[in-house]
Amino acid sequence: MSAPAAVVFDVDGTLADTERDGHRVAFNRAFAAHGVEVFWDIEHYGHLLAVTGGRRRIVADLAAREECSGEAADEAALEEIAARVHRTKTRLFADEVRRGAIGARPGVRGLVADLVAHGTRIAVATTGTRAWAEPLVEHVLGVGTAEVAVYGDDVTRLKPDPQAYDLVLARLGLAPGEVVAVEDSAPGLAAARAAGLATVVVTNGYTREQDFAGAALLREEFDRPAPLAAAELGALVDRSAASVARRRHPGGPAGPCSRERTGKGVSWSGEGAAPS
Ligand code: XBP
Ligand code: MG
Repeated sequence: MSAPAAVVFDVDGTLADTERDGHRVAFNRAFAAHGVEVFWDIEHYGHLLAVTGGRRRIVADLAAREECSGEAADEAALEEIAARVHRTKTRLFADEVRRGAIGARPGVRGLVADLVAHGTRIAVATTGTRAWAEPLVEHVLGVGTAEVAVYGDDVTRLKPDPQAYDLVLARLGLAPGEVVAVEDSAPGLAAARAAGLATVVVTNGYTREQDFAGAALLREEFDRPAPLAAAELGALVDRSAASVARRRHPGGPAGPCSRERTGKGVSWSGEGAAPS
């Protein structure tokens, strides 16, 4: 059983549990710093995560609040406020990362060490901003471990669009069938699948109830019940190569099925977005 040629890791929620006690707190501090009377509680932020990209998330929430209060949203004004708040949030969160406040999810470092020992190349594809994501990737994986890293600043379309994954594959010079993605969320899974990658989903508190139909493997933790290892990811690549072969030669022997699960998707619809 071979290891994959490369594994591409998402950052937020995957390499580290960043959202609830990291990004959310930084967004709230930034709102306060700019005199914007908005506070994102834990539950509401969970809904907002359906909007990827912090600046877009702010615009979406502010627009929904204006709509709820019966005002017509001034899009240009909202974009400007969101850009200012997001710049502050990025600085605050980057400071947190640099002081080592955000650690790796349990089992991530062991998996990466096993992959590296098997000659698998490591890459990163995130919708997050480079200013904080790069130091976090270096802190979690070690400087130089990720051979290729694509950040939100490097693409014009964020996840669930596959652009970040397409760019990673181009920079690695590999075909999708040789590579496995590791994600934590439904938008991340959609992005990786649209780029043609077999995708492992390791859920967290915010994403556990999302719909992960189409995931090659679904787990709640990296390290439990048994540590996720390179061989298991290699088997997924072997499987996806076999399923490509089956599509080309229908009627051949049936291979192993992907584990699929359906559940309640988290979709942001402005609910709970009434002015606080
Ligand atoms: C992560 C995001 C990001 C972070 C916040 O999604 O959508 O917006 O929540 O980071 P994924 P920024 O894990 O699917 O890449 O504020 O830098 O956008
Ligand atoms: Mg994520």
